[in-house]
Order: sequence, then C-alpha cells, then structure tokens
Amino acid sequence: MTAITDVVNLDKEGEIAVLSINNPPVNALGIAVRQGIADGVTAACKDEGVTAIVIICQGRTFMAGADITKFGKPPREPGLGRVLEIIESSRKPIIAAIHGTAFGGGLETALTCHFRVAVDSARLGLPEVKLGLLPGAGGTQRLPRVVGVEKALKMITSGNPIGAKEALEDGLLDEIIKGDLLSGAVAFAETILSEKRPMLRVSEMNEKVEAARGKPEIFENFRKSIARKTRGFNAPEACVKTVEAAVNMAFGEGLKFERQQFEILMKGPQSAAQRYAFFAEREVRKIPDIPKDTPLHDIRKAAVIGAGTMGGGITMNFINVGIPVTLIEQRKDLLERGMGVIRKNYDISAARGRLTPKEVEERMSLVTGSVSIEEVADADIVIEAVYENMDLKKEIFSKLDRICKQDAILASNTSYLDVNEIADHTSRPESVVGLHFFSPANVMRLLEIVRGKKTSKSVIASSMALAKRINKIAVVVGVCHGFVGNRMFSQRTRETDQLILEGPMPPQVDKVIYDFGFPMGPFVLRDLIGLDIGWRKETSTGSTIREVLCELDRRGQKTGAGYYKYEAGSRIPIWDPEVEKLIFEFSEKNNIPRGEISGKEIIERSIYPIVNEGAKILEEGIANRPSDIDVIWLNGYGWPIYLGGPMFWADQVGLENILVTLKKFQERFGDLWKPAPLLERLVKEGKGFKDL
Ligand code: 3H9
Repeated sequence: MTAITDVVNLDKEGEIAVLSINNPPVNALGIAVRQGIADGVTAACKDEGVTAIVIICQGRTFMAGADITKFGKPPREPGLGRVLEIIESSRKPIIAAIHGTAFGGGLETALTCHFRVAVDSARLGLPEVKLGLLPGAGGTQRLPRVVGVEKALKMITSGNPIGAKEALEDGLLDEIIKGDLLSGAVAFAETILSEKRPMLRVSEMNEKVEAARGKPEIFENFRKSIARKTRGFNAPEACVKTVEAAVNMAFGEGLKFERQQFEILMKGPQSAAQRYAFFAEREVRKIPDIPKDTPLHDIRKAAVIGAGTMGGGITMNFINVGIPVTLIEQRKDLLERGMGVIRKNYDISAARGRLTPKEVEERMSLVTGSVSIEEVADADIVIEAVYENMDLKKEIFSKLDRICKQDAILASNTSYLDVNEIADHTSRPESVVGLHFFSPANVMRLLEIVRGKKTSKSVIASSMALAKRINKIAVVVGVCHGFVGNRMFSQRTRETDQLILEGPMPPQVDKVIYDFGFPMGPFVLRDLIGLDIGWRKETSTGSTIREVLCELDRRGQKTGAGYYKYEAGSRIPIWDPEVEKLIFEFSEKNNIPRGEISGKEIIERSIYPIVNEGAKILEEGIANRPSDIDVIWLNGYGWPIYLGGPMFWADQVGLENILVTLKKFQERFGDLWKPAPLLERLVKEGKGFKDL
C-alpha cells in the first residue's frame, strides 16, 4: 500500500488499483484529498500493471462534498475542477464505489468517473442549494446529461438526494453491489474489462441535454412549480439558469458559466447565512459542560399524559420511530377523540402515498390508551402535555413521582411555566426536564430542552439523544418565562399589536413581515393558530384587539373569522372592513394617534426587540450561544434561513445601528425599549454576537 497523502492510499487488487480515501468524519474534499486523488490517479495511470482504478472511501460515507469549513478562504491548488479533469480524461476506466452519501463535490467526483457502483443503502445528491450555492464542479452540467434535464432540475434545486435503487433506474449508477463494496467494485471492474465495455465520459454524453434544446417551456414551467417554495432565495434560480446553460451551451462553456454563477453565490450574503446555519445546527448539539460520554438512559417505552393536540403530536413522534407509547387521558371520550386524531393524521399520510395501510396499523398498534395514570409505571420517559396550569402540573408530577420507576425521565411540555417549580414538587428534581415541542408536534422540527436548576446531566444528554432519534433539532435552554423562542417571539407580538393601533392595518404589517421572508405575517399566523390560546371568556377584559375579537367569537380560521375573514372551507385571508372599523375605534377610545408608519419602521419595531431580548437571554445564560438562538428561530418560528437567524442578522445590520434605533425608541416609547447591557457592551467593544 502506498500512502499518496495523509488521507489517500493507493493499493492494488490484482490489476485493479484501489484509491482509498480516509478523511473523517465525512471524507470532505479538502486539499489533502484532492491532491491525493490527483496524484493517485496519475500514478495508477502510469503503472503498466494497472488496468482500471476503483475510488472508494473509508469510514461512514463516500465523499460528502467539498470541505465547507474552507469556503471563503484562499483557494489551494489543485482545485476540484482540475482533479475532476484528471479523473475524466484518464485512459483507464475509473469506477466510483459508493456507500453512505455521495453528496455535492462527492457526487460530482463520481460523475467524472467512467462507472459508478454503490451499496443499496447509498444516497446520491447535490445539496449545495441548501447552502445557498449551486454545484460548482460540473454537477449542473453532468447530472442532466445522465438523468435528464427535468430530473436534474428537481434534484439540484431541491438539494434532496435519491436512493441507490432510483439512481440505478436513472442511469446514475451502473450496478448495486450486494455484500462487500470493495470486492464488488473490483469484480465489476474486472467484468467491464473482460467485456470491453466502452468508457463513458459524461461530458461527452449530449443526447439528454439536446433533447431539451429549443424547449424553453421546460424551464419556465419548472420555475413556476418551485416559485412558492423558493421565494426569497437566490440559489434556486441560479441552479435553473445553469442547467439551462447545460442545454444551450457546449460542455466547456457551460462549465465556465457554472463556475461564474457559483462564485457569485459564494460571495453573496445568502450563502454565508446558510453555511452559518449548517454549522449552527451541528454546534447546538454540543453542550459545554456535558461530556460526550455522559451515561444515557435507555429509552424503550414512553408515556404521554394528555391526548390533546400536543399530546397526540408528541405520541406520533415516538411511534413513528418504533417507540411504544402509553397515552393517558382523564376520560374515555377524550382518549378516544385523541386516538382518533392520531389515526386520522396517519390516514391522511396514507392517502397521500407517504405510508402504506400496513404501516399505519403498525404505528397505531404501538399506542396503548388508558384513563389510568398508574399505567405509566413502566415507562422510561413520561411527557406531560396537559394545558398550561401550574397547579395541575404540580399535581400530575407528584403522582408521577409516586408511580414512575426510579430512573424514568419526567418531562413537561410546558411552553412558559417554571420547570424548577414543577421539579421541586417531586422528590427527584434531577429527573425532571422540560421538553417543549412546537405545534404541530409531529411536524415541527424544533425541540427546546429546558434544563432546570437540578436536572441531571444524564437526563439532558438522554433528551438530546432521544431528540435525534425522533428527528428533532434540539436546543438546550434555561428556565425563564417562555424560555428562548416564545420569550423572544412575545416581543414581536407585543409590538405588532401596538403598530396596528398607531397606523398600519394588519394586512400592511403582514405584508412587511412576509416580504422580510417569514412564511406569513403575524396576524395571518394568529388566525391560523387561533386567537384564543391562553384567552378565557370569564377573564377577558377587552383590553386588546385580540381580546375584542375573541369576545366577538372571531377566534381565527377555525371560527371563519379572526383578524381576517375566511370563506367557508378556505384558508385565504380576506381583509374585513369590520375589523378596520374596530381598530380605528379602539385607537380613538384609547387616545392613540394614528399616522403613517414606514415599512422600515415596521421592521425595526417588530424585529429589533427580538434581537434585544436575545441579547438579554444570552446575558442571563438562558441560551448557550447566539447560534443556538438562531437555530430556534430557523426551526420553530419561520425565520428565513437566508438571513441566518436574528442574532446572525443583527450582526449584518450592525449592532451599532440597532443600538441607536433602540435608544431612539426608548425615548419615544419608554423603557420597554431599553437596550440590553450586552448589546451596549458589544457595540462599545466594536464586536458582534459572532464574537461571543
Ligand atoms: C460542495 O460540495 C461544493 C461543490 O459543488 C463545488 C466545490 C468547488 N465539509 O451532519 P453531521 C462535518 S458544497 C466539512 O453531524 P450526519 C459536520 O460539520 C458541500 N465538514 O453527520 C460535522 O462536524 P462536527 C456539499 C463537514 O451523519 C461532521 O462532519 N455537501 C461537511 O448526520 C458530521 O456531520 C453538503 O452540503 C463538509 N462538506 O450527516 C453535505 N459535511 O462533528 C453536507 C459534514 O465537528 N453534509 N461536515 O460537528 C451533510 O449533509 C451531512 O453532514 C451528512 C452526514 C449527510 C454528510
């Protein structure tokens, strides 16, 4: 075996050279890998005893792409483009042997090999768009030549991978290897040599791109089909344009165009934000004082208390991954209703072809309903998901304390309440944790893990591991009213509520927030989730527009009217002059002068307080890092990923600009706008949140 570089070895199996890459964790194409491939292929080509070359990777995956950590740093030669030229122009056939994920530059490398084989669990894709980029090493030019233009457009603009079976059907793979990949790939190499199969250079395969030439409607229709999903993003359109270039230009020209577009995106703010988000979502898993080897609770059985919307959604998370759940309700009718909703959700998935009827039954068979809380005795984790009432929660937790086995994790799904107070109502506060799921709990990826004063490290580590198992992005936060997400979000709610009393009507505010990049404005959102969350008729005082609307039974989409009105069966908000009148009257009655407020001020007043609150949260140690806050906003509140998250965005706007505006608002509106001391300090030191 010859070491070509630290991370690339060249070996021989008979006449087949094996170029083996070992660059953990994901065999990213850093300089040592690129140099190793270039030199290894060159050496194997020169070796007269070699007839073909297999490129294979060690560890968990084939190359998962370029080394993202090196983006934005001075390039080092050989670049990936040059390495791929060396592979494709080889006179000896090169076979990519794929396992794990052939992603981005990894798939682009495989596309320059003359043959591709993979194990059946392999996944192949070009996820660059998720980093605000496009495939910059020939992927946009080669993939359509193999799988056809429409399929390539779909893969490149979504960034979603395909499995080996589909790749074989699409011609992206030549064979699926059963058993050992290396032996299979070597055997494949021997077969193609003995059959004298012609070497295929993808750059020379023009049939599929020529078939789309002179058909601009393919691209126009495709653009329309992705318009809603890709609103605000720059990269998807650049991807489409570049695939269009593959159709209309010669290969070499297309490659140049691709490079140029790649560079534009790479230097742009969106990719910087999306790459930041990629690393933020990985950093969030690291809890400063909890070592990797912290012992974990073995979670095989779960119990959920409360079969309402949250409890049902939480239950689905567990049974989706095969963890049985005991679902507890107070009354049989409520339990049946809850179980019915779970089944209905699965039936909808089955009707959409996402689950088979057998899978629906398998999942349902994992839920056992009961009206006796005693049934949770053998659960490894119990999640309480009843409505927000401290006394009720305390009562439940003291029962759990009595019933549950000693090493069980006792979790509350509270969104606001004091987890320490709940924990202190048990004799084992170290076992108590907040698991704040977001609604709908079976869909939303975010989970706030609320760490109480006494929560043990092993309970936190186990909650993190569990979150991964149920496909959530978990963020560990401290105890305070509303934790991180809702505490910050309530700032926006307060201010947008105020704005409509001072000038703009809800549709104007909604438009500004929507144009900022959120999926919907605050009032459309309120109508969707219901205005009556936390509202009760008996205690309503009509002191806000929301209360007034609730009192009129305008409780949102579910009652056909809220801030907006809705036609029967429709979710399209229609502005209602009745509400306009009501808001005018409310302002007048409360002596609030109305006037023109610019879009700029709407943004400043609804987003800057989020940033200010985030700074306070950091100061208090409620969040571990600014990027954790951003992960929460990206995954739980619809913050547009191309703006990175509120803390990242604040750094881009400039903390000084934000501070000056907050002070201006403090003078106008009072101390609610007082800047967080951390913000003042960072500005004084000329730093940003990124420096914390
Ligand atoms: C590209 O290829 C551009 C080209 O078109 C053109 C170039 C000219 N680089 O996610 P995990 C790290 S753009 C550097 O937790 P999993 C990651 O940060 C690239 N580091 O594991 C983490 O580090 P740590 C296109 C990377 O098993 C560790 O590896 N490719 C890279 O859940 C484990 O990652 C992509 O966008 C990288 N490319 O998932 C693929 N990738 O342990 C991005 C990962 O210190 N990667 N790391 O926190 C992924 O999608 C997932 O990581 C993967 C594994 C599915 C591969």
